[in-house]
Order: sequence, then structure tokens, then C-alpha cells
Amino acid sequence: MSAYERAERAVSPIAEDVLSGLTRTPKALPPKLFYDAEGSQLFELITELPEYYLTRTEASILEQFAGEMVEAAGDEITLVELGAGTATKTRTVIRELLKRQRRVNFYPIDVSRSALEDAARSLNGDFPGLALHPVVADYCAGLEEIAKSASRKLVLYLGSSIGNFEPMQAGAVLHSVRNSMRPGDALLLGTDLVKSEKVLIPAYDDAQGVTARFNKNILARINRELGGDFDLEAFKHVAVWNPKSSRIEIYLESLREQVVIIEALGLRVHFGGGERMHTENSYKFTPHTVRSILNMGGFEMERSWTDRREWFALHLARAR
Ligand code: AVI
Repeated sequence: MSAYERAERAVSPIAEDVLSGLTRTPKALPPKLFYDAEGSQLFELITELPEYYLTRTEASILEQFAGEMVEAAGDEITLVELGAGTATKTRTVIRELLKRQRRVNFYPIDVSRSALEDAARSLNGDFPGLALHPVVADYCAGLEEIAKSASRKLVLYLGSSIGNFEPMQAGAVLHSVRNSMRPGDALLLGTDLVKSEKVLIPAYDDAQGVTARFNKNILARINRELGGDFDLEAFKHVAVWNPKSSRIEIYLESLREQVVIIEALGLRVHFGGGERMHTENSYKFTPHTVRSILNMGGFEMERSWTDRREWFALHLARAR
């Protein structure tokens, strides 16, 4: 039986990605593997770190400008949020919408049922005019669901999650978002901006080592789900700023020459000392690069809001 056949038979949904990632040169694992229950909890901790300015800065822009944003979006809006999680930042937008309309239909889309249940518990009590329609699904299935609604939409895609895709892929993701909307509907997109390396590197390599744990959780997950024997101490978390590509690159670097066994895949993987395995890119944008992915996706950029230091931006784009 070939390694690929063994991967197909293996029970874990990550088997194929792990097999192809560890057998290619250079080795690379896709960032979606970060987010099991453990990894999602670690990401929540990252958003609270003093060095990780993204979440805090985006929330402050929303606090300041949500009124202008919903006014620009239009009248009688149905709200949709991609990757809503517990929808904490969304509260500001809901509050502003409820000043302008009596009832707000809100479709939070997320793969995590428990996050949406938490969102429902806290939002329902606080906003009597809110009608919640949680959608437990990935983006694709979730977007098909919202495409059925004929009302005018404001789609939120926050947190600079779009920056974890390659630019062409980001354009394609926005295009599939666009296909669930009608001409004139609005998208509010959050993007992290290019800035000094002195700010960027600590955000992705924090003093407490939470991002290192988040990165190494990929190895821990392979151990848990595929019977791997990765020694987490034998790998180092590395974050590099690549100014040419405007992106932070995240790697796991093997501290010594070693062989790792992954039982469920029948695989022995050799790592050289100092060999780096890529796990994530996080693109940082300029007005030009944001406009470019929005145009690829079939949107017209209308207006942007940023913070005093111009570290993060929210953009209102119109579906063509
Ligand atoms: C989810 N995403 C926007 C995060 C980011 O900043 O690219 C993921 C992350 N990776 C390391 N720290 C945070």
C-alpha cells in the first residue's frame, strides 16, 4: 500500500495535508491546521497579547467609526459575518445598526458551533431588536446559505484573516464572497497594514511564547491525531518579515538532525539541523494592494478608516 493510500485510509481529516506537506521540498504545512480546539484557544490568547496590536486596533477603529460605516452601507441592512467566532467586535456594528433600523437580521458564519452558541447567549440578552440566524459551516457552505436571502447585505470579514491567503487566492476568496451578494451590497474588510519590523516581529514572536505554542500546536496535533512522535522541544518558532512580499513568514525550525515517525501515515520524515518548515504567511497591506484584491474579487473600494498610527484599516467595498 502506498503512503497516499494509507493517508486516505487514516481517520483524521488532516492526514492528506500532513502527508503532502511533509513529503514535499521544502516542507510546509497549511495554516488551517492550527485551528483545532487547542489551537483556537491559543489564538484567543494571542489576540489579548500586548504585542498583538491587530485585534485591539481593529476594535478601536470600529468603536470610533461604526456609525459612519453602517451609514455608508445603506438602509435596512441584513448583517453577515464570516468567521464570526464569538462576534465580540460585531457588537459595535449591531448597536449602530439598531439606531437606524428597528430590527436587524444577523447571520454569523463559523465552523465552531460552541463559539456561535457563546455569541448567541451574550447577544440575545443585550439586543432585543436582533434576530440571530447562526450558520455552522465553512465559508463556502455558509455563503451558499446567505446567497438565498434577497435583502441588502453588509458582510463583515474582519481580523485581517484575508491576509493568511496568497494574494491571488485572496482575490478568489473575495470573489466567492461577492457571488453570495447582489450588486450594491457592502463588504467591510479588515486588513493589517505594512509597518515597521520593530512592531511586526514582536506581534508574531511574543515575549510570553504564546505564538510559539500556537505554531508548535501543529506538531502536537499531528502527534495527537496521527500518532506522530514530534519532540516539540526539538523545534523553534521563527517569524521573519519579508519586505519584498509584504508578509510575515512563520516557520518551525528543526534544532538538530532528526527523524520523526508518523504512525497513521506509515511515514518517517527526516529533518536536517536548521531546516525550516513553513507554516503560515500573514500579508500586510497598502491601499494599493487592498484595492487590487478587492478588484479581483469584483468589488469597488469606496472608503477606508484607520487608527491614528495607521497600523490597521477597515474598508467599505461595494459589490459590482
Ligand atoms: C488569523 N490571522 C489573521 C492571524 C494573523 O495575524 O495572521 C493568525 C496568527 N498567526 C500568528 N499569530 C496570529
